Amino acid sequence: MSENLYFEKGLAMGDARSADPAAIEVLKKAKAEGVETAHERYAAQLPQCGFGELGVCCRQCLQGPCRINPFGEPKLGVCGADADLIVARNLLRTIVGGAASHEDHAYSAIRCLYEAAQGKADYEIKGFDKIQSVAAKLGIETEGKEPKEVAEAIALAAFHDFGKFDDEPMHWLTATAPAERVEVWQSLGVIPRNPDREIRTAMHESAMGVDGDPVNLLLACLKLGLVDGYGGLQMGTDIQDILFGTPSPVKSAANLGVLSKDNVNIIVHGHMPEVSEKVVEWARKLEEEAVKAGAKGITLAGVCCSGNEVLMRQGVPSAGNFLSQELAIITGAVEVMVVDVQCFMPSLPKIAACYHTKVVTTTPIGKLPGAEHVELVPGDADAKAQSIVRLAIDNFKNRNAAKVEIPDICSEAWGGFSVEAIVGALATVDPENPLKPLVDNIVAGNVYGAVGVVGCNNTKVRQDHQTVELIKKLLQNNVLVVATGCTAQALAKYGFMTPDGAKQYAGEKLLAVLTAVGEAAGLGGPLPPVLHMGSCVDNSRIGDLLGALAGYLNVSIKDLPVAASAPELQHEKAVSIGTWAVALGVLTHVGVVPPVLGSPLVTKVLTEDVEGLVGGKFFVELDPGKAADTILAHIAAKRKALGI
Ligand code: NFS
Ligand code: SF4
Repeated sequence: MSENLYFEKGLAMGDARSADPAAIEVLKKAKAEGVETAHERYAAQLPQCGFGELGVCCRQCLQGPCRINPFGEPKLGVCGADADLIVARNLLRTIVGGAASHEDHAYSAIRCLYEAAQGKADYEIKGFDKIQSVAAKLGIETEGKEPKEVAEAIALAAFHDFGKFDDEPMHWLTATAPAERVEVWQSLGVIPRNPDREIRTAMHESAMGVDGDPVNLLLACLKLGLVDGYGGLQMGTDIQDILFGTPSPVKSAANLGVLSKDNVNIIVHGHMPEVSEKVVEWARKLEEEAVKAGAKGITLAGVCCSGNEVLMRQGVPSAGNFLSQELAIITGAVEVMVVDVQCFMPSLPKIAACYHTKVVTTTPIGKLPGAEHVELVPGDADAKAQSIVRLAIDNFKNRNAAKVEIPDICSEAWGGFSVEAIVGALATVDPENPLKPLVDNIVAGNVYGAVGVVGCNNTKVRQDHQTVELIKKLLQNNVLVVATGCTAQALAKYGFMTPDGAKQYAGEKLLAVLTAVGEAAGLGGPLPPVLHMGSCVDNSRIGDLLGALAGYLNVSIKDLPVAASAPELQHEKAVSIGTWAVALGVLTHVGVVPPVLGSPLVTKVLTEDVEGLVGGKFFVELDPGKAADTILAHIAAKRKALGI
């Protein structure tokens, strides 16, 4: 491993790379064994390119790369594009990238549902309640129809949005979003028609020699944020709940300590529950074979959003978030890491080669040199999942006991808080009017406001640190927190998702509410102060909850005392999700500076002017304490405006 200042500084500060003691332990093991991780690769990249960081580098045509000097000349690219245009175009393409990832993910789920409904896939449809609710919102007739028929009609309705060629808004969006929001977006001309078409058009619009108007490009950003929100997140969650069931509260655990010294360890990683659910199913069925192979059983764990999906629905523990993926392998205890799409580092096979771990890729678009490829398609998912589990069992004998070191660190963590589950818990307090207890407590100030904390880890900031510090302060101030994605896994690691976490972290008033609801719901203690709502596509659940609250109060989402935060965002997807949140009318904090500062115009629109259009805006703050203060002040202002 290359010695460098960054690393030494990290040690001096405790560890600048991570706040997670399990991660720090494994990072020390990595250093001792000469294994490089993302942190060392990041250090080797420093200093990163200033033009790139400001967003003023353009490679849109072969006359480039052109870059604008914010402190002097040149001020124009070869074609005449200035910093505002270059930054706006780059931002749009980032959002297109995020939206495309989520949309393609949702599309796979729709394909799977369609084939399952026709009996052509190895999946049983489990979410009967969700079939009813999604059919109702789409206006699909259910009377006298078999659930499978309705499920097929739902899949076809989704395909219709991807295939339609008229200029009407996409149906999934108008069927889901509050009418007031739809009107606002329509008046701005940012309603997507067909999500695929919008992605194509945005790539065209941002090409060399097409749109030269940065403000027009920023409106396209809003549109693509909506493509992500409804063609990606909402469709993804709705369809996945139909296939695999709507999550309900479940007790699990989080951090590297969930891995077992005695068992075959299988990690699911990526995003598609079609893959992870099948691996979980077969790992449970084939446990006996693992015992025959000399292990005590099979331990399943997840990282990133696949981890969230199987935690939410199956109670499978989380081994960690984005920056823990390499560390899981470095424990020396993982037989197989299965990946599908998104957020798995290309480094994995190289790290796995230092141990006995096999990395298994499962989709045609997510291959890794050095990994085994077992393509898992809906029609042959059982056989493929079995072969992956057997590969892990067979690999147990290759484990080198001398290299196994699993940190004895993990926390209990509750997950499964879908909107249905939250409403269900509230209904134990008021069955007639489930949202009333929550709203009454918001009005009374017992729940001061609510914040959705979402997104990734990023090597630029200390793993989990900003997330934990921000959330601590919000909870002390009686703000209810819901979480998804890698921040949910971060908070799970530190005990924020346990009843005890309520006593430890929540302000007095919030604790009283959590206790009342938790006890009424039969949990025998308070609800956790941070509710795990799932993966990143499950941010749609947060959108649904906001829509329901706004509907109940008969106000716009933009008037609610709420905010969103992505303290450690990394992926393009986090940018597109954030844009959707802003379009919903939500103040959205980011804790890593996005590459837009090279354009004063773009920066101003995103952090100021867009609020006048949609009610939401971005704010950048790297200090979690200050970010919490800004969010609290925002909540105070919204409360005042509502007269509460
Ligand atoms: Ni969201 Fe989930 Fe994690 Fe970030 Fe990646 S796993 S989709 S993008 S890194 S939260
Ligand atoms: Fe340079 Fe314009 Fe080409 Fe971009 S599109 S690389 S600014 S010439």
